[in-house]
Amino acid sequence: MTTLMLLPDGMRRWSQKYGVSLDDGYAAMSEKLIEVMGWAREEGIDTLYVTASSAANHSRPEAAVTTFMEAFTDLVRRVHDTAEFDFSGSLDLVSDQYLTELEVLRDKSNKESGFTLHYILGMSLTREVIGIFNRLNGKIPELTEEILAANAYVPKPVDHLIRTGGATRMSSFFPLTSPYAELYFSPVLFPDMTRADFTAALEDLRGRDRRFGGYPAA
Ligand code: GPP
Ligand code: MG
Repeated sequence: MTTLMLLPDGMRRWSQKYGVSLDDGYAAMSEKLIEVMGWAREEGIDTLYVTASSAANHSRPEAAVTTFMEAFTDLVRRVHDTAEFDFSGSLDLVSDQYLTELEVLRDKSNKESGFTLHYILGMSLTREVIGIFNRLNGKIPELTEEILAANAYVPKPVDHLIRTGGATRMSSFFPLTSPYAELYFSPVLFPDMTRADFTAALEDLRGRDRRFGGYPAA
């Protein structure tokens, strides 16, 4: 069983390419995410982390923020019967309306499905670390790896990470306690991703020699 983190980038460019509204571009993202969840299940992935936003994304004009929050929330409305849903991140950046709905959907989601969709919202390593310090300062004798992992935005180590949209940077999306996540960068705008693109990414990622800082196996 592996954990996959997906950075679905490129919806604004996809909307321009096909001459549709940003709302329609993000609706296409939701459709594609449903497909990707099916592909991930077929491939034996049990946890799909989706970076729903960086902290900086929440400084976009309000209409643009509503567009991505609505699309991500709508996806969970559609899949919570068939998958477990969870979310974490800089939740102070998320409006109460969406936070409340996501909490309800998380509670109602299917805990027996064997597959988890987990959104990370408002990703930012600095906010994450500052938040952990401020929450725990004075309440624990010292910070340990276990406490750090239990409070990190991304709870389980990420094995494989796919970023679409052509950028070969992590922006704010790095999972704090997954130093050995294998990274794959695809030029495809996310709504255009095909099963063949997904398979090619996984084949590349699975072919890597993961040493976790040690020597190669003899
Ligand atoms: C951005 O597409 C996607 C999100 C807001 C989801 C999380 C962000 C990531 C970068 C994974 P976009 O609006 O940035 O489109 P484009 O890249 O075409 O500008
Ligand atoms: Mg982008």
